[in-house]
Amino acid sequence: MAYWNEHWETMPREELEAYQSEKLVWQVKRCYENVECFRNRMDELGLTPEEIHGIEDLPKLPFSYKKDLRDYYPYGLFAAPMKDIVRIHASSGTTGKRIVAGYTKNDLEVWADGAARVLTSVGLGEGDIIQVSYGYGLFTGGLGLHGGAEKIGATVIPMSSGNTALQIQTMIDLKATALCCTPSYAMYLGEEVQRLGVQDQLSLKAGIFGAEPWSEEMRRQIEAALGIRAYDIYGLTEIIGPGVSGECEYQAGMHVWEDHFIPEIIDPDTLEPLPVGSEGELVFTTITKEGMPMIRYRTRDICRLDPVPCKCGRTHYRMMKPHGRTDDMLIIRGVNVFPSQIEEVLLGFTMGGITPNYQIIVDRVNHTDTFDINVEMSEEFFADDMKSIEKLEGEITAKLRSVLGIGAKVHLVSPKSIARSEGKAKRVIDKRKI
Ligand code: DLL
Repeated sequence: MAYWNEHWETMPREELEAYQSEKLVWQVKRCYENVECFRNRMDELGLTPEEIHGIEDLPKLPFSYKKDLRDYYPYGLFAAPMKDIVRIHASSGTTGKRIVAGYTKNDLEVWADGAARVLTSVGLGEGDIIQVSYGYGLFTGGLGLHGGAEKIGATVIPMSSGNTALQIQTMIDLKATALCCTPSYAMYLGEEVQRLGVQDQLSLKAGIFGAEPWSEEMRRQIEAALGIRAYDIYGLTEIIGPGVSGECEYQAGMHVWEDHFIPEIIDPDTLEPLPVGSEGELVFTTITKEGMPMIRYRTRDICRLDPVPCKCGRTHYRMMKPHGRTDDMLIIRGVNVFPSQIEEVLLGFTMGGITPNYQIIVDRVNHTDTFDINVEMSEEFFADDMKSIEKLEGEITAKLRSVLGIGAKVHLVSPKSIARSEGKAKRVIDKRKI
């Protein structure tokens, strides 16, 4: 059994929980001193850091939300001075503004360590050649897996995403033994590999796929098409990035690195913590993170924690595949998209000839997400010539791309052609079966 850090990964729970308690007390104190948003929430509850003695007091603490990252944009939630922040990452927020995360040197160490644990637990190490085909840049996928792969002493191919033909050629020529990308891109790559009939030229043995929900059925298909074992990895920008948790060789849930991130499952309606093993919304507290710590951050991901000891010997709880969200965030081709962002862009064009009636249609064709937006034109604009309609479609498409960071097909449709609802408007039709 290979561990990256056996001491921490197999620590008896009693010892682990004592450590969590100690770090939680430390973290709450420094957040209270350095983060205005957190201090205000504690003050509102009449709660002082001295009243937090350990993890048993976790439920007393206030929650934090994605909205906080917007309200305190860009650096208001940082708990370390800017001179100690050595890296910034970002992902989509609920409106046009991105959410920003800051990392100290030590945070980058913790992050790389988390990713290294996942890569080691699926059997990778020195001598492996890891092709990282997650996007590099502000998105945490590329640099996150990159850091972990370097840490374990593997050879890294920093491919980034896109250019499928080149991806496959590179995998073959450079003899990549592992692939990291989104599961939907892995499906597509698998299909192309089959179409080209080059599976026997691949040296791949493992794939580490995450950033979006995927099913056991998808796992089987990817494994067959690429001739590999496919593993799940989870993470989010607000908490650190990929490697908050990941599967081990038993492919039976993702071990959460609880010496850094304390998970809780809450009832999203009553906000009460649920007993371990129940399904609910996942909440994280980062107990070692310095740059942008999060106390009881509501991820909005719905899942279940499994406390049953794993055959691999790791003592950290496993989270089962997240299979839904308690908000309306969509993940399209690995990019987080909020309908509110789209609405905001469309509202900017209502003077220009469209109405606020629209529908977002997401589907999956040939293993790739399709993203269409139908928008009704106003009666006056509808009478216009084809040229101006196409011009407006182009303008809306360009604006959406710059706000969302992903392309959508915009179709201006005739007035009153989108079905009206008697209750809430059904703005999003997600036809994907995951
Ligand atoms: O997606 C980080 C990441 C990169 C994870 C590469 C894994 C691999 P964000 O862009 O902030 O960060 O999106 C985070 O994506 O709250 C989940 O809803 C979803 N998500 C991430 N991993 C998984 C997964 C990255 N394995 C949001 N299964 C999270 C299901 C996932 N959903």
